[in-house]
Amino acid sequence: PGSRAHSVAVLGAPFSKGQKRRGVEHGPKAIRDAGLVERLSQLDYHVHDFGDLSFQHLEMDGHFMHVPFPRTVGRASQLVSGAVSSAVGAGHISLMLGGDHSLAIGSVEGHAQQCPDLCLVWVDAHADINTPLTSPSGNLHGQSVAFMLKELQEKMPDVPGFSWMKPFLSATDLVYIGLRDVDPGEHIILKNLGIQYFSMRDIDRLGIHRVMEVTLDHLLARKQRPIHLSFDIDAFDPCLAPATGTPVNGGLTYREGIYITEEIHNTGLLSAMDLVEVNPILGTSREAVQATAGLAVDVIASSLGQTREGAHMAYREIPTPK
Ligand code: HAR
Ligand code: MN
Ligand code: MN
Ligand code: MN
Repeated sequence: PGSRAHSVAVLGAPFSKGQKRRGVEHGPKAIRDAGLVERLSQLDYHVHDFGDLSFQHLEMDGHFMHVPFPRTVGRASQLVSGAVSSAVGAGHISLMLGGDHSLAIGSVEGHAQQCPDLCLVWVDAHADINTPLTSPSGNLHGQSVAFMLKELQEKMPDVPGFSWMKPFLSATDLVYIGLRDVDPGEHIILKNLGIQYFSMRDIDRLGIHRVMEVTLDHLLARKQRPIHLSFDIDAFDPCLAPATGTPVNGGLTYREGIYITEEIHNTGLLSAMDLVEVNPILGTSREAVQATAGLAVDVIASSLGQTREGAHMAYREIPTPK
């Protein structure tokens, strides 16, 4: 279900406890204020805006090792999982607006409940594949993928707050694009599990056209299946997306980012999407915040079929002179 839907369910997820900087919980509002719903309506989508989820702050939530807020983050993802599963089950394309990237645990898990054969495209400066034992920061937004992967199960401790889920994704069902800040433990995991990834260096070498060809071939050549696109705004160069918590120089250009999402749209298989890590209080000016949120809207619209070439229209619709 969902892959050819022409309705979109917008799910706001104002949550920030997967990392330590405040402000990313205002991401959904910033993205909506940048004109999201209007832009989606222009694309002939039925837009169902379900508003914002309400996350509880759990009182008794001590660290697990050096990982802060494990139960709060686990509960938040459980809530997102239910919302995404319902949206996809009802025939919508799910669009989750973060919030920090720990929310993707719930978003992809909920999507997988409805579409067990989904594949995952993770566009990010970071691999977010640390385990609690490799993580330099402890932050759960840098560990999301580790919770999903079946092959990492033996390396994952039981983190309080996550007993509601089990790993559900195979390493071959995942491709990364845009990496340029990968921790040593993460690099070993990527290599050891044989995960397909394209760093910024790979994009420099191959060009974004070839990167998307190999990405979609890797995921879809054997069979067509639903795509989950998890898009961290920090994949873009900080000059385009300054209002984010962990900017890294040398990111995607505007055109590379839009080319990625155009190609995803052209598969006709996009079934759920996350747009995360827009942090409006980290912009140094109002313009910086608006640029970042506007870019998020462009990425979403492009994923959902806005084209640079122009919209299709029947030739007979062109007015003829009387
Ligand atoms: N790799 C670092 C860590 O695990 C930083 C990653 C977190 N930043 C993100 N995620 N925005 O994509 O702590
Ligand atoms: Mn991320
Ligand atoms: Mn990132
Ligand atoms: Mn279309």
